Amino acid sequence: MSNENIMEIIKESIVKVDKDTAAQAVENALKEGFGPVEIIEKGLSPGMQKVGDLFERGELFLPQVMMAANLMTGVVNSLQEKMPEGQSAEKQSVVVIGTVEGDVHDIGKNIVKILLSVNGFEVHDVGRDALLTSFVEKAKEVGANIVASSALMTGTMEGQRELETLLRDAGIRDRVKTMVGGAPATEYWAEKIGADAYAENASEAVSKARELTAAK
Ligand code: B12
Repeated sequence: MSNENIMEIIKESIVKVDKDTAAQAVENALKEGFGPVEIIEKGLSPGMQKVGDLFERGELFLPQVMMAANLMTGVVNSLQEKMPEGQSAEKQSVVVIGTVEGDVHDIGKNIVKILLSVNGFEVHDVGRDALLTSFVEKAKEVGANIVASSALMTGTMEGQRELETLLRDAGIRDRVKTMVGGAPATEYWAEKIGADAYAENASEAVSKARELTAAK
């Protein structure tokens, strides 16, 4: 089985919500030497992307999207155990993460959380559809270095901007760095709202988080 093929099988197993094939293909990929992060980024995530495209074209319906999302979550959780713990150099870096108010999409946020955790960050998750005030409260409570917010809808990304204001109003904006992500977010959006960083995917989120804390 070629390398591209195995990622394609994983991708299609998500689209078809085929649990057995997903489990088997992931096991094969691990045996072939693929890392868990690579499997997430090159197999599972493109699968979810395709699910989104089919949903948009009206070829898949919400219950199927939900089932695909549940399958992806299960596979990501099983891969988490297989991730090597990174260097503990930034153990003192504390991250508060969540999906903003009004938005229940949390698969991407959870992947970012897992990757930050295995790379030595102390991560506090305020969950999904999380009140913007809960990011602020949690950041104060745990003495966060980074506040990271996820938004998957054009209508909810405004919450990322509002969070900047709330952190300023709470008097802690100069003590924390902010990072935004989620499909509609961009580098330009981050700049526009005054966030400190944007990352396109979970591995990039780890490098950006490292840069942010090194710059502190
Ligand atoms: C799965 C899914 C769902 C699932 C969510 C399950 C869950 N637990 O998350 C369910 C079925 C519940 C769902 C519901 C809805 N959904 Co939906 N959903 C999707 C779908 C298909 C995939 C999202 C996903 O999980 N992608 C895979 C992950 C791995 O990617 P990701 O989230 O982008 O995350 C990566 C990066 O963005 C980044 N990242 C993510 N977060 C963060 C945070 C930080 C700080 C950083 C640095 C990086 C980062 O790293 C991640 C890993 O690489 C998208 C389509 C799409 N193309 O995005 C639609 C989509 C987001 N949904 C959409 C809609 C409209 C809805 C509903 C309103 C549908 C409805 N009619 O009810 C509801 C929303 C309810 C609500 N209030 O939130 C629209 C949004 C349109 C828009 N632009 O506003 C989309 C784009 C589909 C579409 N094309 O119409 N959905």
